[in-house]
Amino acid sequence: APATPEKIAVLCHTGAGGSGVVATELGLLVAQAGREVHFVGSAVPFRLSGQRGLQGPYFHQVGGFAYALFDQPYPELAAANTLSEAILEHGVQLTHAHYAIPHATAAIHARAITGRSRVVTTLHGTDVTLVGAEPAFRHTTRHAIERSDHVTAVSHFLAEQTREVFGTAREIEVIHNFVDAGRFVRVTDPAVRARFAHPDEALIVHVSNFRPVKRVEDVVQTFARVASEIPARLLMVGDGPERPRAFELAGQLGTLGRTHFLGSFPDVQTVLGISDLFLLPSSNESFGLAALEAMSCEVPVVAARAGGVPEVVEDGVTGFLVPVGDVDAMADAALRVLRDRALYLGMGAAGRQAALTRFHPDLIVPRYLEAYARTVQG
Ligand code: GMT
Repeated sequence: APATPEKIAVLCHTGAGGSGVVATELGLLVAQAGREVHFVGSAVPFRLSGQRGLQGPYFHQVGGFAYALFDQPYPELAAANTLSEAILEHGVQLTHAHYAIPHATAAIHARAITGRSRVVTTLHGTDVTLVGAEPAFRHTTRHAIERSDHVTAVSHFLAEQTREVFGTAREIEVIHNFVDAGRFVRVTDPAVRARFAHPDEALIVHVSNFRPVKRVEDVVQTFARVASEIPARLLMVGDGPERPRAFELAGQLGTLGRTHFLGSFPDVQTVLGISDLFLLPSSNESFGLAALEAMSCEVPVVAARAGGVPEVVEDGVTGFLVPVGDVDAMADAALRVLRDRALYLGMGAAGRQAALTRFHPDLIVPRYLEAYARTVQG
């Protein structure tokens, strides 16, 4: 088998979002596997902070550049420049770009500048289904996909969608996301749960970046229906543009007293570990990493049947899937799980089992290492 490159750069979004989380967790595991990993970004990635020991990965800050004549700081050009430095100074052999635009574009640019370093691009969704398909970016996105040395997608749905939207015949390898099942576990200490709910209350949770695609108002509507039938509380974890509307709607529906808006924080496993049900009503989701993290914590998932979610959440086994926007169906499914202890426990156990088998890092990380190896040989 071809050898995995020794030095790998990672380009990703650094804020709260599944792609940056996957990029970070993968980069850390690749570093643990003995490779030298160089994160390149405008900030330390969301979940990387605090995780860098002496042997840990490098972080190269992409500088901003403000000049009176320029109306923009041109961060992609700065990223290509910083990455070129890492390639030239450290001998980086391969760049793993998470997202076609802007990261694969910057990586392809750095490859052209240096005449070295191969590019593996992982598609996560928003670059294909939302932003990349916009006429303003179509050609740039297609170019990034076609000129990468290897392309992966986080679900079969996304691979198919990419071929359809961009009319490309490019080979796209599907590598599902993974979850650290050692960290994402059930929290059994009743004192932790008691901070948020009484023992007789069902604890429902939603985690996202509150963009319109997440349909957070559906979470609030669903919760109102559930809470009118059984004692329950809602934890809203994350932050983003739709948070004020969700807050206002909870006020209108009279559930604000039973809803906690916890804001954004990286240690989401603590909250998932004490929850009874995860709601994911997104209208589009190429994978749904947050749902997988919940499953790992033995939390059943009720989600909208969108995009790649059915590849993660098995309807009737690890949760229930309902049509997008159908809050009545979502509430019925939630009540079904929460009222039937055997079903609740069975779905939680099945979710954990899926995390330990189909989505375990031991299964997924070697697939990336093999892809890296093939790419530097090819
Ligand atoms: O949708 C988000 O919250 C963020 C977004 C991102 O790009 O960071 O997530 C995308 O990538 C995740 C990791 O692969 C997937 O789990 C999400 O489903 C995907 N989001 C969408 O497709 C909308």
